[in-house]
Amino acid sequence: MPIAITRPISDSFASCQLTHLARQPIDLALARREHEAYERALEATGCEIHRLPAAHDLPDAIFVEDTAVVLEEVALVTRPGAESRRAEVEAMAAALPSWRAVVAMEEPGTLDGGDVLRVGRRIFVGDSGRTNQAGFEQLRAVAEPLGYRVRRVPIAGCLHLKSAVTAVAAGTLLLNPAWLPSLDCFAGFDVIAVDPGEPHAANALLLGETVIYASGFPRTLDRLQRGGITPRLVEVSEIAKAEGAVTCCSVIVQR
Ligand code: CIR
Repeated sequence: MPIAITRPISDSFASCQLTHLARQPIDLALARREHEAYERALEATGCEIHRLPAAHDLPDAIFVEDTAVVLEEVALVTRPGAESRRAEVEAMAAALPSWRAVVAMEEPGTLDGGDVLRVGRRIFVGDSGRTNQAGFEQLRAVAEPLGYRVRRVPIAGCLHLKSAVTAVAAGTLLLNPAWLPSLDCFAGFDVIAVDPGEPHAANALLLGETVIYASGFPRTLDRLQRGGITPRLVEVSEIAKAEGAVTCCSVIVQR
């Protein structure tokens, strides 16, 4: 049974980092209900939830994905690109040794897990404002000796690589071409493009054969369904106001 590491929504959630979105009021109670339903959806796919302790002074703590990259053999605890988020890694670094040997990213490297898309033995790393070259190289130094191919991918107009592209089935990517200046590195994959009117629709969480997906993207959902993919929908309206989506709220550890 895979572990899904999550973390409760902090009382200070409304003070989250925002890069591409204007700040809007967040209904904290609704956000917490959404997060609970998200955890239930993870459980329904067969995951066991491991909840890190709440960190009410760290507004973005819910977005655990950015604090670790977990491979089959090893886990890299990151150094998040936003300074306000650096202390989030402590709880992740304390939890991961139960399942993996842990390597910690070092200064001057920065990397957000939201920039890391792993598909089999291939790892795509977004060239974003959060992940610098030193961070990319530290991930590469950990993963390439293990047989992974690690490649930097330019992005434009979005926060992380996985805002622009995620896997929705073996060999199939869901992506927003408007946020990916070049699709060359994805040659050989089947591609489903988001509806152009739904730019935030490319983030999906693939667990086994189940896709957890945000409701609110009906036209892209239709494209997925026509491609034979029927996602399990979750409501993340409040979490999206913090520039989060479905992959960001968990770190999956396969056992
Ligand atoms: C941030 O800007 O860091 C948070 N407000 C949102 C992080 C979302 N994380 C992710 O997509 N992996």
